[in-house]
Amino acid sequence: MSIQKIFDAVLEFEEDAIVELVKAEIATGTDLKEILEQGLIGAMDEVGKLFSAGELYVPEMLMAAETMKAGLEEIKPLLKGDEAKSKGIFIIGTVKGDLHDIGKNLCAMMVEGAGYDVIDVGMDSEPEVFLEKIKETGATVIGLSALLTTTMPAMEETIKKIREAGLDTKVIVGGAPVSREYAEKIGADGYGIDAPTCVELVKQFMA
Ligand code: B1M
Repeated sequence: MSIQKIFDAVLEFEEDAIVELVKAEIATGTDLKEILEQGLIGAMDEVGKLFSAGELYVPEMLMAAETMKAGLEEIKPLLKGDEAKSKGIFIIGTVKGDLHDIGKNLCAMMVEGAGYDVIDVGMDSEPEVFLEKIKETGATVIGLSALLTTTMPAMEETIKKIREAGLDTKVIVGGAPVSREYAEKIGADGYGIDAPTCVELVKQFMA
């Protein structure tokens, strides 16, 4: 019943209200997983669908993600054992030479909203930064974002270094100038046209 209110609050970007709603729902003894999956994650799934259908735009998607994050912060410290077990680790960053991070942040928030641990290595990230993080965390899926035609080759360079290191990591690429054809050409495993697609690919690769 109140889980529906949590779901609605994400879709209505009620960042202040969601904290109280989540706290109240926790206090009634509702299973945390239920609040998470039916309320917060369920709402982000819906946000992805609305965005793909052209009924919601980037600024709204960002607001929904911020709202979801505020609710998530209330639940995170209470999760224990199996409940706290992450669905998997996803590393994301904007490639070397590129300072655009809005799309990358959106992907990171949406993937986190889908229940994965996200490690954001930031922007202007050298291939070695991705490599080190993969080795350190054992992540099996990473995401590369590029917004400039001049930084797209850094995606290829990053993928090449990952393969040369013998790592079997799945690589998703995305960003305005990137196309499916380009993704295939540079040996990426997936192409995300937008943040919801990035989430779908992460789910697929971590299934
Ligand atoms: Co720059 N910029 N910019 N810029 N900038 C563009 C990209 C540009 C298209 C503007 C233009 O000329 N029309 C152009 C690129 C031209 C080209 O290469 N083809 C450009 C340029 C030239 C530059 C500079 C070189 C300008 C200069 O200094 N002369 C310079 C480069 C700096 C650098 O990176 N080294 C520069 C700088 C900047 C700012 C710093 C001022 C600022 C960035 C601030 C920031 O990100 N914190 C900026 C901005 C804001 C833009 C525009 C206006 C907006 C980009 C954006 O955030 N879009 C952009 C023009 C435009 O796109 N209309 C432009 C919103 C965002 C949500 O979309 O990132 O595409 P996007 O993400 C989408 C999808 O692409 C996808 O999901 C998101 C939606 O769901 N996606 C992924 C993205 N990453 C993904 C990863 C995935 C999956 C999906 O899987 C891992």
